[in-house]
Amino acid sequence: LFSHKAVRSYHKMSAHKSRPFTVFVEGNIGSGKTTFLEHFRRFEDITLLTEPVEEWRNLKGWNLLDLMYKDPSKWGMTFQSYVSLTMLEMHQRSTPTPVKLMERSMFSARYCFVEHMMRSGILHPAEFAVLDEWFKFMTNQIHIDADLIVYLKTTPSVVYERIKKRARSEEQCVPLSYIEELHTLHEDWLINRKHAECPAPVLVLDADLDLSQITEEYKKSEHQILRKAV
Ligand code: DCP
Repeated sequence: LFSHKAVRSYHKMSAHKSRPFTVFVEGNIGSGKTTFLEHFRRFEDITLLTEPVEEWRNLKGWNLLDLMYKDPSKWGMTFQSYVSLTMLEMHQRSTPTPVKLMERSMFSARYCFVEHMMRSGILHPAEFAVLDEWFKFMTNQIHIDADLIVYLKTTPSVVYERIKKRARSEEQCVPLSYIEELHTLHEDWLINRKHAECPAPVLVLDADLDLSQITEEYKKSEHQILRKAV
C-alpha cells in the first residue's frame, strides 16, 4: 500500500511531467498584453488564455470592474476576490498544447493591484488580511505552474495616453498618478524583486513602441516561448 504522502508525491511527479511550459504576460494597464497574446495566435501548439477582464465586466450581468471604479472602497474587496477566482481558474485550466500563454496571473493581482488598494486605504486592513490569506493558501497549497514572465515594460505617460485613446468606459476617471503607482509596483515585483515571490525568470520587453514597431519587439520573445513547443 502507498502512504498518502507517497501518492501525493507521485501525483506531483506525473503532473510535473505532462505540464505545459507556462508563460505569464504582465505589465501596466494598456501595455499591450492582449496584442502580445494575439501575436502568438499564428503559432500552433500554444493555448492563449486572454481577456479575463471580460469576465470581470459581466458576472451574471454585473459589471464588477465598473462597480469597483465607481466606488472602490465598497467594491474593491468583491472585485479582487473575483479576480483571484478567475486567475486561479486560468492557472488550473488544463491545456492540450505544450505551451500555455496567460494574460496576467494571481501574482500581479496580489503584488500590484491588491497591494495598491491596501497601501492607499481603499481596502480595510481586515479585507486585505482576508485576500492575503487566500493568496497564501492558494500559492502554498496548490501548485501554480510558472516558467517565464514576459514583462511589457512601459512609461506611465505613454500608457496613460493609450488608455485615454481606447476609452474603455470604466477607465475614464483613472488618473496618471494611479498608473504611476501601478508602474512602480510592477517594477518592485519584477525588476527590484521586493517580494519573496517572483515565480519565474523575467523577460523584459520595451512596450512603449507603437503598433508599427512592436511586432519586432514581440519577436524577441518567440524563441524563448516557442522553443519549448518543438
Ligand atoms: N484591474 C484591477 N485589478 C486587477 C487586475 C486588473 O483593478 N487585479 C483592472 C485594471 C484595468 C482592468 O482591470 O482597468 C484591466 O486591466 P489589465 O491590465 O489586466 O488589462 P488591459 O486590457 O488593460 O491590458 P492591455 O491593455 O495590456 O491588453
